[in-house]
Amino acid sequence: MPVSELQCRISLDRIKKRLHSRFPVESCSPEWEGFDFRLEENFPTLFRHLIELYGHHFDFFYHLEKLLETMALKWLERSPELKSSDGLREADPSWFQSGRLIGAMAYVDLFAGDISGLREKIPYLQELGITYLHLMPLYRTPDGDDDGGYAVSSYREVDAGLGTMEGLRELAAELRQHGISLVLDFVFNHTSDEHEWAQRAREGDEICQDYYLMFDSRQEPDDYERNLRPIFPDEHPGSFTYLTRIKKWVWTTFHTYQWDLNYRNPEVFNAMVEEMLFLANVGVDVLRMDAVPFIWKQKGTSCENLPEAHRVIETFNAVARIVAPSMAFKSEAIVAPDDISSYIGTDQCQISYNPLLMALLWEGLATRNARLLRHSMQHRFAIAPGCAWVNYVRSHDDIGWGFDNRDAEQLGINPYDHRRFLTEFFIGRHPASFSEGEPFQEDPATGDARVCGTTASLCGLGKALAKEDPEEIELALRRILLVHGVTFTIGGLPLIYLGDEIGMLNDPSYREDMEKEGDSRWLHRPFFDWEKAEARTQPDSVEGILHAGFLKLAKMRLNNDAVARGETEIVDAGNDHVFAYFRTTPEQTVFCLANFSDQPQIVSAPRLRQLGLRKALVDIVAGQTIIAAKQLDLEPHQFMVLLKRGA
Ligand code: OTU
Repeated sequence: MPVSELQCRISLDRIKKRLHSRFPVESCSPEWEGFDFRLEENFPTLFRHLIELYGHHFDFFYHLEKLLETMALKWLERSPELKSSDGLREADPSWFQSGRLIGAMAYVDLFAGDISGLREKIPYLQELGITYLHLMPLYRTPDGDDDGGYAVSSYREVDAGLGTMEGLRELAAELRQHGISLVLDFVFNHTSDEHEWAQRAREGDEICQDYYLMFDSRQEPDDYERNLRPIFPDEHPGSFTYLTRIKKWVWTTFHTYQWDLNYRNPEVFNAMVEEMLFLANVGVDVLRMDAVPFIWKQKGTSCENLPEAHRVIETFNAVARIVAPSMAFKSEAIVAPDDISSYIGTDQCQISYNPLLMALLWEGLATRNARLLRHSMQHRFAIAPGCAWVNYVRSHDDIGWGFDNRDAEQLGINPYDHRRFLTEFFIGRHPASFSEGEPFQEDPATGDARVCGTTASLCGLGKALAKEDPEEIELALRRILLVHGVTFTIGGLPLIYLGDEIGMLNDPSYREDMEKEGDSRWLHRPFFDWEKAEARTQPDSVEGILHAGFLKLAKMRLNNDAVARGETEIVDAGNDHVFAYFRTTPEQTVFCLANFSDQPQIVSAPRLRQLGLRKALVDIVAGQTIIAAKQLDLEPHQFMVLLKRGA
């Protein structure tokens, strides 16, 4: 046995002995055996990662024992209901790939006032078929600007305006009873400057100062800064903030009030495990791992996507496999395509946002062309087995043009010019634009910017309604349903920003709010308009058409196994305006086509035959039979799902 394996075995035996003497009563219970079993199975992985990250610390074994104690304690605190969910999902580890899963995201206050208001809205979610609900961070944060909840002062307290932790626990249970999985954020790269650790650090507590990355002089920040890119350049230049009281610089990747945690310190890792398991025990089904690329820093590098960042996530994952195996991780890495996929794996994050698809869907709408979308997806859509994409059209954040430069260059597209064009297009500066977005974090030096705006406003609904132009309105509605058509059928789980299903437009009122005016992302975070939602029952209204369109997409997933869980193959339809893919299971094949052009398009008969489509097909979107021997006619922005029975 190699030394490390031997070491691992010896420490496990020693730790188990300790735990058993520390928790004597429970150690005989069958429940304890469950923990024991998972510990045996996952400890070697956990140990390996910990050694790699912290093995050089003289007190490594002390921290290891502390960690295991926390894990055992959290396991004992875990409710029987959650433990039974652990068992079920261990037997079905890719439960999140079920076609039943349809995601939605919302701010509790903007959607429903508070947590009890949200409980009353469960029927609305059910009507839409929602089975996965991401509630934006609802923890205690500083008064005033709190980065939309991403500056967390306590992971164990709910923001007083939203409710209580007990209320959140009850909500989680109620959602679960209704078959809805709860998704919450783990904002683990940073805390707010009002977190207890930060406050103590500011008062001079050196132990807490070591929880963050603090420097006595500008020397080190300057050294690091040479290789860092600014993340929120509008807010503050560089990545450090000066603290006059203690005369130190603190690392702040995002806002000055968000202090990055120091994961080189094993105590920080252990403390954050405790916070993570606390959330797991509240009843979280999917933990959204915020800002994963930034969690490890190393001088001389960009301090993004470092190998140790992956190790930290793998270590959290091993902890979760032992204590809360029903909880999956979702990666939030809005970075270059190669880096996005590096966080996806059953040993890291089982699911991941798909920001590349998101950006390219918009790119397709702007150019009316699906070439770059097809080319990129053909070699980038496949991910690690047992994992799934979360496909979305927009989130609470800005839209960035994160396609790969080489992918663009292979098609003769200049990536820099193209990004500039896309931003100009979506902020409405381009003459051919239908969109009404606003720039985010515009860098005057480089001209780089990201884009804000609701789906409906970026799709042209606002302009069309203002012009009262029925044709433009029709096109805007089709654009909204086209891009969602893709996110619902391409493979993975779809995620809707609640409000998109009724065509909510931009909310420019943020400009009059002192706490929000500096952050244009508030443009697309409107109060959910419940009066507007009422109109969904009128079939000819904008709301009615959209809502019915979303329901149809949801049903299509439920009723067709291939749409839900088939293998995805992106193909060339022989027409660059049309994005096309097969979804295949042994029993069923569907062929999806999305016309990104606002003109009618065709897919030729020889092309269809080449793709193996010869017989009569049913378009399950329009409910029409199509004879594939003839050419396929697509209306402007038409989305088709053709069903081919049998092999
Ligand atoms: C995330 O986003 C959140 O989604 C944002 O709402 C937060 O402001 C931020 O973290 C800080 O907590 O830069 O523009 O690659 O790009 O984490 C959004 C990841 C962001 C980052 C992403 C970040």
